[in-house]
Amino acid sequence: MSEVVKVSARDGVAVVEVCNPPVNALSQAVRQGLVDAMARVASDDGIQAAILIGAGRTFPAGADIREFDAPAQEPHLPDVCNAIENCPKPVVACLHGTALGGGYEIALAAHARLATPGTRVGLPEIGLGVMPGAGGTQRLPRLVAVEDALSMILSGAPVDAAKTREKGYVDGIVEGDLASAGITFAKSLVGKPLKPVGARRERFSDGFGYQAAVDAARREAGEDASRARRAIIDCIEAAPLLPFDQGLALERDHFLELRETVEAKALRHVFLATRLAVKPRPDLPEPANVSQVAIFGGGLMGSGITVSCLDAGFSVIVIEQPEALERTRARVGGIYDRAVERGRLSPQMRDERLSRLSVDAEKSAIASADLILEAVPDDRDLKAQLFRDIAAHAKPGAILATNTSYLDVDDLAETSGRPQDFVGLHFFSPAHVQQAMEVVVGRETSALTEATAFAFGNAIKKKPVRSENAEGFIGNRVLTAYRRAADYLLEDGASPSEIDAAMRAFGFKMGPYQVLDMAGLDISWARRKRLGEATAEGTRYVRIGDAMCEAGRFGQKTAKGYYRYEEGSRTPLTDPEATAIIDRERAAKGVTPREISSEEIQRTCLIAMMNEGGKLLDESVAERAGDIDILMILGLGFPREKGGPMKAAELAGLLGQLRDLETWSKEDVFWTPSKALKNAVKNGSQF
Ligand code: 3H9
Repeated sequence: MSEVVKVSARDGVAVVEVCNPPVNALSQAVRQGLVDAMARVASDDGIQAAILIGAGRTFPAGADIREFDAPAQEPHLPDVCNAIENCPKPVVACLHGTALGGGYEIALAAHARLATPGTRVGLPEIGLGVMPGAGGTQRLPRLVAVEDALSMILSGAPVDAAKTREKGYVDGIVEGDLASAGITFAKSLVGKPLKPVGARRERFSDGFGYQAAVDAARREAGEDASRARRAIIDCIEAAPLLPFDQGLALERDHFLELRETVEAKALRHVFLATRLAVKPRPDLPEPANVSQVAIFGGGLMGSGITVSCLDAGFSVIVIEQPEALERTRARVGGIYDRAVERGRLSPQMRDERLSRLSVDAEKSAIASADLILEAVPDDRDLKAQLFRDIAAHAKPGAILATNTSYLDVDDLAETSGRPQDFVGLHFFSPAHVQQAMEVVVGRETSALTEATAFAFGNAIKKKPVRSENAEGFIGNRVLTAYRRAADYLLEDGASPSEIDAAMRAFGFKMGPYQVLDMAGLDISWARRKRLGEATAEGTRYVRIGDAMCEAGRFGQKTAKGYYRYEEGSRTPLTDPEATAIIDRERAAKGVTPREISSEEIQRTCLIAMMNEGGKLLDESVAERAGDIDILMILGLGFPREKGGPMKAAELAGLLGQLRDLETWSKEDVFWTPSKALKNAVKNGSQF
């Protein structure tokens, strides 16, 4: 018998149980096991019916995503669904947990579907750049209204089966034991004529209404709809028009084609890399218990972190200056009020969360906190003094964390006198929204502190990514390389708006100069001065940013930076004064500006990010290329559908351009190729 699909008989009914933890993904072995089980059900005279059920926490949550990069192996999932649907004896799918993607598709192929309360069903394939490939687009519109089928498949969002019961995603909700209820139900179908879902046409009776819904979805998707979106609409449109088997074949063709697209490869990488990144190292101990959190600083960052902690059920105490206490309360309350106004939170939930918040001016109030985090301005001396004070009040073993974005974590750890308890927790702004979080492990950070930091990050629904202590950690290092490459292009002849437009076309929401204008040019100016970049040897230094600051152009806050802004507006407008500064700086260096294509801008910036990521791997600051990708996507706006800078460079074949980098590096050490990149090229262009 299959290890991953177990068949037992109860009262004349076969219990076909998928046992493939953690989520019962439909791997080749599971598919084979299911086909064999269906053959046994069909041929065994002692069996009258069957139930399909998942062991452990869930019904199958989909096809096994890890198999998608290899050629599809038999039996294919559509074969499994057909074996279920064509079984001469009734098959009842018994759902719990999450029946998603291929998992829900095998349930759709069964003769009936039961679910426990709280079960979520859905076809989330679009989030992976593909579409249902095992009958979802053909069977679902035969069971539910076409509007609901379109909405489920195009949004990819799962629904609560019990709360949407009247829509027909499942046939019944089971309060008691699922398997027993399934067996009873399956037996009630024995001897009755079976109507396979593929043979049903009741939902197609109003042909005009059906087509109108499809047309509306197509209009809404628009001209620029992704390939997956267009294919889904085409297949749902075809469901009533084509014979069932031809509809399935059409869907399968689209699915196999989509599976090979760059976007699908990138999104699969993001899915798997995210899960890998957020896992603590396997050799770490169990984390310490954290229930009370203290946060120093109730500014924008501190308030955002506070909200994340309150949302996760922690008690939070914010320490602020006496005059800022009420402002802190108001800021946190304001974030919740807006959530209530937008219908995302009930007033009761807001009140409950705020009831766990206290604000205090006395540092001694942190005495019972399990984790103490500072989010005060990034000033070394200020933070050092603060950690001396914190160490005096914190209980033994409490975690001490800094939210610094660039200060030396080991240096701050030292000042606390408790370096083993010390860790960097670098959040991205706005902290209650952004999922990215760097866990910066210092020289002396203990394994327990690291484990607790990861557990805390996951508990507050962030995606914690491990970084060693190094200038800029991971995210800001790659971001700096990106900006530097953009500056080179700017000095060589591209305008800020050309560079921004190219990077928006690549998929960033904003280009680098829009972001700089928004964040404030003075911040990166201060950083460059601190690092002495202008005098660094062997590296080209672009002075344009400094010149903007010297002219009082700090970005949106002064209504002028790389662009100019009308009063009260954030729309960037081209500014002849900024252009004159750029021209002057180019002339001072004797640069004759040249035309630079959008494609060259995108490629150069991507190579710079990828190579800097490679250097982070060389230095063991980052553990995996995927970690860099996740941080850049979740924290710094890199387009998800491109897979992050490392994956995007790989998929675009840029690793082969090592020679370009070697040539460029002769004039400018910034472009020195990383060892990780050279290895990747040697090992078949893969990080
Ligand atoms: C599909 O079905 C295509 C078909 O239409 C057509 C085929 C022909 N495969 O997320 P978690 C692993 S496309 C492989 O941390 P949670 C995951 O990597 C698929 N592995 O847990 C992790 O592994 P590890 C459509 C998978 O409780 C572990 O399970 N389905 C898969 O936060 C735990 O995952 C989807 O898109 C998979 N399909 O969330 C559903 N799913 O422990 C994708 C999970 O080694 N899955 N893993 O790191 C999810 O949305 C969430 O995992 C789920 C659980 C909600 C199920």
